Amino acid sequence: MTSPEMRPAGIPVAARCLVMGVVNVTPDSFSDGGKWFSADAAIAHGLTLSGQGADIVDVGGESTRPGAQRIAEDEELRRVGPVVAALAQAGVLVSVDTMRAPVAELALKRGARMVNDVSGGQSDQRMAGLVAEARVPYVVMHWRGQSAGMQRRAVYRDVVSEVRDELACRVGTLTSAGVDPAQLIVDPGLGFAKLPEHNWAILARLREVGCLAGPEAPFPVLVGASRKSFIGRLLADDEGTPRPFAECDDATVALTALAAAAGAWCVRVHAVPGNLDAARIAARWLQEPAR
Ligand code: PMM
Repeated sequence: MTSPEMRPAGIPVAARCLVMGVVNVTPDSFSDGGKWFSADAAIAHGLTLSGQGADIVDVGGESTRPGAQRIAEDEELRRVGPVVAALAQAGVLVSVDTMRAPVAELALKRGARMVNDVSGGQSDQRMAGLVAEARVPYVVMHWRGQSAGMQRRAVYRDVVSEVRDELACRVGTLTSAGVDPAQLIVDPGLGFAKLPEHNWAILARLREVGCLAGPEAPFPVLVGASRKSFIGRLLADDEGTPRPFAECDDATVALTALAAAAGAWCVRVHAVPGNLDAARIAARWLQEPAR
């Protein structure tokens, strides 16, 4: 479990698992593609999530759903820039979800205070230097390659130990490049080069994910399970048709309660209120001594 002293500088300290609300400024994200594609709609949505109690609002301009093709950097800058600026101006703690250092740099200039990189610095070698210099919290997600071909890489003997070892390797590279380890948050990357059974195994052993150098000093762990297809597949109907993404929010809340009770530092979610309640319930649950 992450202790308050271990939480990265610049991030609110809450006596519970934090809730990060998602704003995808994309036409094609799997869970909410197109709904917040205009800057005005994305800004309004970010303000709503913040008003509902999101601790952090994560703004992304590029879909990373399995099979997605990359977009041009200019287009990503165009999508993300005004949304980050308006939300930061309104006092929202904004994180930018990007694999590109120039996009992260622009977002930080416009007021973002955190970088969420699903590639953990592998997609753009300039990212490590940027976050080292900016000294902002940085989410390092487990990643095995760009979305177009990532599911071919979903091959593991022991997914939890391999994810942990690969994250430890990334953390080593980043700290060698000057990133302060106290800035780092790790994320197992549910659905990224993972089959449903891999996601479930990771969730069941979530406590191990942040223990990169042993259990004494775990890294804060961010969990992004919200509306992902492994949930819809578990909840398929009698004919085997997966539950649609938009009907997976109650199940996401259940996962948030379990992840928070297992020590997750933050959950990244599309619908804030129920997940915030779940994080609060888990915090109260954890106050009682375990037997
Ligand atoms: N998942 C998505 C996008 N960004 N960032 C982190 N840190 N962890 C995740 O699991 C993650 C992410 C894809 O989900 P979306 O398309 O619903 O945003």
